[in-house]
Formats: sequence, C-alpha cells, structure tokens
Amino acid sequence: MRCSQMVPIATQSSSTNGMIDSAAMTRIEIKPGVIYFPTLLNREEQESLRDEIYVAINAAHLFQSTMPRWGNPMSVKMLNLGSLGWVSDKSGYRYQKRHPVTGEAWPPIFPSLLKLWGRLTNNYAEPEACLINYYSSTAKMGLHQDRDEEDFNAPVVSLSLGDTALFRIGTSERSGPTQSIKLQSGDGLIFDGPARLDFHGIDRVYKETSTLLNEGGRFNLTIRRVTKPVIAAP
Ligand code: MD3
Ligand code: FE
Repeated sequence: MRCSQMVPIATQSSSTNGMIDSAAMTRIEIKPGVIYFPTLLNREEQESLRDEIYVAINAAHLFQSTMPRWGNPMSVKMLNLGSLGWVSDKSGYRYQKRHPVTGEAWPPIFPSLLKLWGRLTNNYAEPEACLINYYSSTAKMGLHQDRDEEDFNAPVVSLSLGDTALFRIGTSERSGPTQSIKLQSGDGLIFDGPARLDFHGIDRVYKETSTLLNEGGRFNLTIRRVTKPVIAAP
C-alpha cells in the first residue's frame, strides 16, 4: 500500500440512529476529491448489508456483462438497485430501468444505503443507482473512467465487503501516474469534484482475507446519482 501521503483530516463521531452508523468515522483524503473511510461499516453493519445483498440477489439474479463491440464477458458479475442501473453489452454502456435478462425493474436501493448516502454526501440529490459488483477471487476490473452518468457533479460512494482488493486510481488521463490502496471489508470511499473522471480499476482480489462471505470473493457497491437533479423553482 503506497499511502505515505495519507493524512487523516478529521475524526468525528456520528449519532447512533441508523442501521449503518459507525460510532466514529475516520476520513482520509487520498488526494483532492478522493476520501477514504477505513472500516466505515463495523462487522455487524457489514453482516446486515451482506444479508440485504443476498436477498436482492435471490430476487433478481446477478448478470454477466459483456464488453462493448466484441462482447467478451467481464469477470465481474453485476446487479443494480434503484430506478436506473448500469449495463454493458455489445452495443455499449448505458443506464437503463430494467434488468437485461429478466426485463424486471431493479430492486429498490436499501434504506440503509440511502441513509448512508445522505450522511456522506451532505444530502446530495437522491441516488438513482446502486451497482453491486461481485468479484470472484480471480476477477478484476481494468482501468476505466465512469462517464455514463449525466451528472458529473454528483459524488460516487463506494463500499467494499468481503475479501481485500487492490484498487488503483490515476488521473483523468489513461497514462497518468497511479496510486494503489488495499480496500478491506467495510471500507468506504467517496469520489467527486477533481477525481470524478479519474481512471481507476481493481487489479486483484486477495483470496481468503475475510470471513464475511462464505463463498469468498468480494462485493463492491457504488451508489450514484445518474441524472441531473431538477432544481426546485423558487
Ligand atoms: C473513481 N468499481 O463500478 S469502486 C465501477 O471496486 C468501479 O468494483 C470498482 O470502478 C469496484 O465503476 C471500484 C471505486 C470507484 C468507483 C467509482 C469511481 C472509484 C471511482 C468514479 C470516479 C472515480
Ligand atoms: Fe468505475
């Protein structure tokens, strides 16, 4: 982990009113626009989020995305929650209202996640999408930018559950310098402003580094606002 530049900028307590509501939250600014929250979720919170994910996956199964143009399968399996979900197939990347295999609406974003989003984003407009990525121990995600959303002003909140992963983030240019961070179960990240269009990816998952998931591997949740919020008329 190359994190000598990590400086804790604040440690603050939060109220204890919610399901996901760790007693203390440590914020580490990795670089402008990237805030890292080690163990944002305690074990109990991780277990209840894991169980909610299992319920959603049983109701609306994970799907296998394929790369645009060639259609090679991605190693990560996905499911979305919310009014819009991210999908990828031969015709490209997009957000859509329905599951690409079943044609059903996506399950709703869990109330615990809506609450966490409000707390971490200072009540930015309601999120519309929560992408659940499942990584087996051999899965990875190449360096890419997230640019299928309309609203680049909105932050992206990421949560990791299960085995530790090696996350890499660069700059808005593919060939820019990169930093790596090991993301552990319960860790959170927020991306916004200057980092919102940075290239990033998952280089590897470290097998058997967490006991949270019986089947091993890793879940990552990214919570997003996709469309531009409507500004209320005066
Ligand atoms: C930096 N997921 O779903 S989360 C993705 O762990 C994605 O599954 C990875 O990249 C994962 O698109 C990384 C961290 C992340 C998410 C969104 C970002 C980093 C980001 C958006 C802008 C910049
Ligand atoms: Fe991404």
